Amino acid sequence: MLQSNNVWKFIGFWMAWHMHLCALVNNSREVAMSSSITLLRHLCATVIVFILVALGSFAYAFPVTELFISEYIEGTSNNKALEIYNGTGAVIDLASGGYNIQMFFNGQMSAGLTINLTGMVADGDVYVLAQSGADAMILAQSDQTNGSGWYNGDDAIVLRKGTVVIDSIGQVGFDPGSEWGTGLTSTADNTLRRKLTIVSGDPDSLDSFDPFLEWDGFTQNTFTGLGSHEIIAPVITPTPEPSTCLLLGTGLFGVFLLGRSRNK
Ligand SMILES: [Ca+2]
Ligand SMILES: [Ca+2]
Ligand SMILES: [Ca+2]
Repeated sequence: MLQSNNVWKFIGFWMAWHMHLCALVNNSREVAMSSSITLLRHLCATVIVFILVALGSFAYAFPVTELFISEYIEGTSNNKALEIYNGTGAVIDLASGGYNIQMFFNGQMSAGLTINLTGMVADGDVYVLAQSGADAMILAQSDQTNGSGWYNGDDAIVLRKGTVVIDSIGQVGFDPGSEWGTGLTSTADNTLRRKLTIVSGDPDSLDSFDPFLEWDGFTQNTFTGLGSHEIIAPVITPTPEPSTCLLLGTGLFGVFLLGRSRNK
């Protein structure tokens, strides 16, 4: 896949090629190059540039570089589930990647439960980890279940890759009393869904946690969003490297010369 700087470089090369063409046109009588061939070359170069720029734009469709938690269900009894979203553009093997979920109960600094994730999660798909005693609607969406005692609203949750924290809910080592947040957007007796504009996890599990910043809240036992997730990809403006700027400048100068030679 083309990276943004490669696209800019190609545009630079294309413009530099125009400068070369400019020299050809200046000597057109000598080399007897027909105007129809020149036009054809122009058209071919333009089409190639547009195709490559279009291909390069796909690179911006994957702003997600790592898994993150996209949904958190803390319902009645054992209606508990975590949905993990893969927007990285590639399938992820959870076991070989060493991905795991940890739960820190009641303000403790050490994990009370660690669940190693297994299986594959396709690009654009989610992986659902559910408590084994959850509602049938939750279990129908689950990819993995676990029968231990889970969180009940005042417990921090961490998603790790190996030993590296890549996302977190709550604050490890802190007991909020009963929940983080208020109303529907709180960690107890609600469903929390990651806002569509969030494209990466919260890797700092030790700082204060405010669910309103990254989550939308839904009433207790809302299961309808489990099993899929969407994001709104941010617009990323490619920044050309200095060498690319030089190439673009040279190309632009070539185009300028070409225009002058034609106006003679
Ligand atoms: Ca608890
Ligand atoms: Ca945090
Ligand atoms: Ca979801």
